[in-house]
Amino acid sequence: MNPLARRVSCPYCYHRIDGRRLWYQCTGRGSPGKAGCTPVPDPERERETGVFEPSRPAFAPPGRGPFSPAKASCATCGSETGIRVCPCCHTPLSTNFGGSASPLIAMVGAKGTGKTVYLHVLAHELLNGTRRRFDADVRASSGSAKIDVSSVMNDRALFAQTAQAIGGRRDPFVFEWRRPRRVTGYETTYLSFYDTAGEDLTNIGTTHDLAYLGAADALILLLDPFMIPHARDQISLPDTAVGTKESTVDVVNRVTETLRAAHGIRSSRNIKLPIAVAFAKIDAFFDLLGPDHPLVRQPAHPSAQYDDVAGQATHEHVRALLHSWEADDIDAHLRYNYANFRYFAVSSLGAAPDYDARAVHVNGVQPFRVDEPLVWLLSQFGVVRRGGA
Ligand SMILES: Nc1nc2c(ncn2[C@@H]2O[C@H](COP(=O)(O)OP(=O)(O)OP(=O)(O)O)[C@@H](O)[C@H]2O)c(=O)[nH]1
Ligand SMILES: [Mg+2]
Ligand SMILES: [Zn+2]
Ligand SMILES: [Zn+2]
Repeated sequence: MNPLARRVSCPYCYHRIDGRRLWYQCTGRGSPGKAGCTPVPDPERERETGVFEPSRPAFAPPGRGPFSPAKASCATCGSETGIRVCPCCHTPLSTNFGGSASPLIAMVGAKGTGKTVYLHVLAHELLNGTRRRFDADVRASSGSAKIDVSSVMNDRALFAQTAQAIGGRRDPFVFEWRRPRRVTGYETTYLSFYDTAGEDLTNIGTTHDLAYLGAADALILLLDPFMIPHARDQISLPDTAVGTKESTVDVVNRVTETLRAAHGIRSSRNIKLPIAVAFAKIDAFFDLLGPDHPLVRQPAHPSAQYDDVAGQATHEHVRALLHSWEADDIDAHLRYNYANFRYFAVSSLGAAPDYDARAVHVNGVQPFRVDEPLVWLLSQFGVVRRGGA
């Protein structure tokens, strides 16, 4: 049995729920002599997800057994329903939710690292190139916050600093990834991404707001090479390009401490969550590294599986780069705290923006190896296959 099948995290509210005892939502069809229920405001859903749309009533499964039937009747109007919802936030989930891995992927990084840009460009990739490569049916989930990729992709506009989470909650972006099952039918994997404000990390007092880290199954840790002094000194950057001069190892250490606290992992043990450590803005180093550098080349003809050999090679190249930047303290910290981490070098924009005007390069957004961290994580959860080409 899938180890994730019982306790799973809801992709919308991040609470741990029992995937075998999802609740139901009334269809509103009614039954002979009884009018169907109509949509009403749902305070639970509002509180947990910020969705204010009225919805038909949600109700718990009958009985106390560990499994709940595929269908149940609404006690109010008698209509039979097979719509399954989260017991906590009442957002509809696929009927086989819990049957397949649905990793919650938290994205963290210091202020100005490029998280918001990355998430938007990643969403665009996911719905286009990545979807085609894996022949999956990927769509933005209707129950989730709307992600608008057009401002950065079409209007060349960068984002304002992300505001701190109010009460620790911000709406995640949820995608449904549907693909054929090995034998028959389809399975849906929910991918839930949560954009944090770098500010949340800078101020240790607010890290308890990052409760969602406790629910995360995987992490994309975005690091900013502009924050590494030796790297920054090798390229010419306007002052406006450098968000913070805080030390990267301090940032990573804070993430580690938060993860340990949130997951109850003692400091004598390694953290087992897969963690993709991605260096952003690598476009700024293209000239310095030269066109033949393995981190500057696009991988040729990606197949419909994660190429573990190429991934391992990239990992080692980034590690070498870190050493050349005298930032090997980051590598040591990761090796001594994480059992399963891998490096990536990505560029959401593919070319330097106009940092002062907050505008994308005139040639537009040219995503560079943006989905590699995600594809690796998906391979860790068995959502995509792993191979060595
Ligand atoms: N050269 C280059 N710069 C980038 C790239 N992505 C982001 N940037 C720069 O980094 C700035 C900050 O990006 P955001 O995505 O808003 O950063 P953030 O991590 O969300 O920041 P907070 O919301 O404050 O935590 C952008 O305005 C760009 O100037 C990239 O791929 N290449
Ligand atoms: Mg942001
Ligand atoms: Zn009803
Ligand atoms: Zn929920």
